[in-house]
Amino acid sequence: MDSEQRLVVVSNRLPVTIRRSGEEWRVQASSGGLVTAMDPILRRNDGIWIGWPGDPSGGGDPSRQEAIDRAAGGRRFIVVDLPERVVELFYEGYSNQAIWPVFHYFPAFFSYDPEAWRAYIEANRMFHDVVVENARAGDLIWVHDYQLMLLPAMLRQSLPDARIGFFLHIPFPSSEVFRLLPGREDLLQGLLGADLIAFHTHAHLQHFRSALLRVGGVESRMNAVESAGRTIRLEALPIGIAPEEFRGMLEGNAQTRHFLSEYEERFRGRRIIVSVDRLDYTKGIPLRLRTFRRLLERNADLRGRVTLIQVAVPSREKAPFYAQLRRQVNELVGEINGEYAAPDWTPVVHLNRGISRAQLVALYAVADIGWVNPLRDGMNLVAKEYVASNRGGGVLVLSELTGAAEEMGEALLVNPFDEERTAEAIERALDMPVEERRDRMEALRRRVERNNAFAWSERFIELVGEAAAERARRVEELPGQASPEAIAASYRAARERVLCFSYEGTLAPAGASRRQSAPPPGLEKTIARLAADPANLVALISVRGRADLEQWFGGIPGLWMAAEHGALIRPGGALEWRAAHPNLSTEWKAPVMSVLEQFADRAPGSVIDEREYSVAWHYRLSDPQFGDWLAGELAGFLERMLSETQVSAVRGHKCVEIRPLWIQKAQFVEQLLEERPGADFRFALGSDRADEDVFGRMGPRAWTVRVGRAPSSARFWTPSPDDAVELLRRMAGSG
Ligand code: ADQ
Repeated sequence: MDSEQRLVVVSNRLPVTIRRSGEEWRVQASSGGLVTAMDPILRRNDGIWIGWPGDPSGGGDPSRQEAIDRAAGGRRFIVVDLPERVVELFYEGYSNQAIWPVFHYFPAFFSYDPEAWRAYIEANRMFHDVVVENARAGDLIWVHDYQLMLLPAMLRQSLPDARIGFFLHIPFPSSEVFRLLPGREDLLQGLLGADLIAFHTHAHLQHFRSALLRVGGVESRMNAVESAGRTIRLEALPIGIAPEEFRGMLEGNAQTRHFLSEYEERFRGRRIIVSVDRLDYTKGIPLRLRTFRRLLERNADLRGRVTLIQVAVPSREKAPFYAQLRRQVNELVGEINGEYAAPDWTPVVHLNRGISRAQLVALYAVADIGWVNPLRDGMNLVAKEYVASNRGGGVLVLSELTGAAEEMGEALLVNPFDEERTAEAIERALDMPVEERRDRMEALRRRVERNNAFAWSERFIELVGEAAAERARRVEELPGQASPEAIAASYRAARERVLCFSYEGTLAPAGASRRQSAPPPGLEKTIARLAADPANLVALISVRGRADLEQWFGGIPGLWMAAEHGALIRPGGALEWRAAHPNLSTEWKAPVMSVLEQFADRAPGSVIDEREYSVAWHYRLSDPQFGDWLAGELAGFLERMLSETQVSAVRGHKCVEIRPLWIQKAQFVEQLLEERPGADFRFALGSDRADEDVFGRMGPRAWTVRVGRAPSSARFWTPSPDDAVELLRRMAGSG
């Protein structure tokens, strides 16, 4: 990042927790994956970190900020004070009892309280206020995690030009599970305020896209989605650690070396398995203990020879299920030790607390096996820390339900629910020949070093920058908003005019059926008034067949009409339609129709619209995801089938259209301009890709107006078909 780009990190928790103790403020480093990953990055980038310090008493005491500044040691921490009630409902409530269980596939642990949802909104608003108060132009705002999913859109409203990135540290679940959450649409919309939304893995990203489609009705591309005229980048960016912090301690930290020699002494002749987690039901701790018991049950020779050191730092102790989990873990540890311990051997050493980094690194280094067993985890940094701290002889046993499993294929991957096979994997790890251990560990170590936290954050920052620059460029390219006054004034001043309107999606809604795309009230009269002026040539282009146009607009004298995109034309004043192209063949239609019928059969709710020279398959009412998938299949199939013909299959919005290549709206426009070569007022209205050609043909000085705001070769835009009709009314009224 260059120097004037400041990094603003926003997360629920600051990397320190502060508590009052008598007259003093006690400051303690927070533990957890987010802090581990972001802290070194903030130190490098000279940024600020905005978050809640874990102190429910609220602000108001200047000595508190001083204590925080002292603890920050050169970093800048800005506090968001959340009232106790909000913390309870927002953090313990909606974040940890609704989003956390649902996103980790624990729907049975999910509970919902509408009050908590309101507090979630309120808390996101409070974060918003502090960010807006502290942000400077040019800042790059990096919003973290599931507690702040509404924040990007709130910030986008207040700071439309800000560069905003969002990273989700936990899994994004399948849309089937995601849809359980009340507030789901708002969460999606909240994220769409960012320039970049990133996840640990492609699987999470695909789930997010599927939720956008199935829950939000928003279509996306592989790595981007359009919303409110902006393109939002989507990426999979697996988080890393700062490996040298671990390796360095092993080499040079006196405390680490002290712990290391102590452990080597204490566990001499024994094999060590280490596991380190926050005490959370997603981490699979009871299952690990049961698996370990099974291992001892079936391998008498391992008794006395292998020790499981389990470090579990308590977290979220006020939330339900956590106290229960703690009891369950203590009971299991007690049972296993009660059953198997000997005077000189404790099978499970259970530390129910956080330990220092020095001690952690020594444990990792001494362990023969690092056992990472979550039932679901966004990434899991412990797996990477174990690899970075290992001296080459260890084996990583890793749950395949973690994000880490996707990039750590040299680990022994296990399904933690399958106790038997997991126990077998531990046996295999204990028996693994030393060369194999070294080879596997070396491959893992190289990857952990390469894909480290700095590479991760640099890529994230770079991508936000790129996405924001692209947004700024697109805003410049966007057409200006059409001014009805200016258009009407130019209309009045002209001597001769050509006016050409696309119909579906422009003046009327785009629908599959006749009824859906019937003209809005008053449109026919407005067009008739325009067409009645002898100085005007007025033309309408539709995708529908001639019968519909005839019925809706056939009574307007002088109106030019083009049906089926311009395949059939009725010139102004004529009563007959004629084909735009001689020698038309429609032989292709019969085989295409039989294919379409098969597809329509497979997608309930989809319909075939057969016309004289073209056919379309519409699936607006079908399941969106299945419909999209089927449309891709259909377009691909027809492309192969029609490759030798002059007919092509084109994907449109929720439809696939099959029509001869020679059908071009622009050709029709050409004809209109030839008809009135002296026109000094040219006007075109359109809304889809084919209309871009129309705008181009109209020439650079024409009044070209696109319905809907998006990059376009039109000079102007107007929000909706209603506004487009209003424009026509203004012109008709000023002639
Ligand atoms: P967490 O759920 O907190 O993180 P994890 O990635 O394993 O999970 O990170 C835990 C961190 O806390 C590690 O750095 C570990 O060393 C430390 N830690 C855990 N227990 C400890 C103990 N008893 N003593 C000392 N330190 C301890 C969330 C997501 C993860 C994701 C990270 C980062 O749930 O899936 O990997 O964010 O994105």
